[in-house]
Formats: sequence, structure tokens, C-alpha cells
Amino acid sequence: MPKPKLLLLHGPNLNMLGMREPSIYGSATMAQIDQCCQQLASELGYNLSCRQSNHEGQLVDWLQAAAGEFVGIVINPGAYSHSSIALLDAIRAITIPVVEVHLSNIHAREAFRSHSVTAAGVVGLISGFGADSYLLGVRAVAQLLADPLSSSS
Ligand code: CA2
Repeated sequence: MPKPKLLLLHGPNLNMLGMREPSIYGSATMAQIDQCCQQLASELGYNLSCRQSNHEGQLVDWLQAAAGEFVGIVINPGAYSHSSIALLDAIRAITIPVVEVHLSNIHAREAFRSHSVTAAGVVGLISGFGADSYLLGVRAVAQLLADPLSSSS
């Protein structure tokens, strides 16, 4: 039996991870994070596809198309978290669980980062654990799929 599929989406500038600003975002590259998440997802019984885009509309397209192919989503919407009603609407329009992750603690930085627009549409949000936020996100979505009653939404 093929494993059910999870989708990991990275928003704008996250392709730069490991190359700049390691004091904020850590030294792991996006490829390294993807590999660790794929390994964990596999151990949990899932296949994980990883995608990155700098374009809001591309992320909306992927979210809209996801429900037919994937059973759950982990997303770091990057800076779009703080502004994108389009992403919020796309997240709300799909029925599969979406978990939002952030490398940094968005509540401990500039005031404009402390509000996540997209968080209003997700099952839960993990923020501030560096690259581990992604691994915690994969665990959270897998746990939710295994035990849907554990979610309050
Ligand atoms: O902490 C996070 O994961 C963020 O989503 C990262 C976004 C930021 O706008 C959010 O407020 C919080 C920025 C990602 C930019 O990543 C870079 C990585 C290396 C060099 C430059 C940017």
C-alpha cells in the first residue's frame, strides 16, 4: 500500500535559509530541513512532498490543488503570514488539516510579526523552535490524522 501523502510548503525567501541571517533563522538550509522532515514523515508512515515559492498566487494554487492528493499540510507562509488574506481564504477553503510553522518566535520580534493572518485558518501554530518547528509540525499533523478527536477545531 502506498503511504498517504503530506505536503510541506515554504513561503517567500525561505529558499535563502542557511545562507543569510543564521542568528535569526539558524544555519540549516531548506534542503536539509526538507530531508529531515521527509525522514520523520516516513518513520510516521507518510510520504512528504516539499515545495517553496516566493509567489503568493503559486502558494494559493498549491493549497487549492492539495486536497485531492494530500491528507495534510505543514506550511511556513513566511512574511505572507502577516498580510495574506488570499492565503487565509485558501487555507479555510480546504478540508484537510493545515499546521502553520515558524522558525522564529514571531511574538518575540517586531510588532508587525506578532500577528499571523493565516493562523486564523490553521489547526495550530508552532513558532520559535528553529528548524525543529518543521519537525514538530510534521508530528502535529500526523498526530492529528491518527487521532482527529485530539483537535479542538
Ligand atoms: O520565523 C519564520 O519562520 C518566518 O516565517 C520567517 C519569515 C518572516 O518574514 C516571518 O515573520 C517569520 C522570513 C523568512 C526569510 O528567510 C530568510 C532566510 C535567510 C535569509 C533571509 C531570509
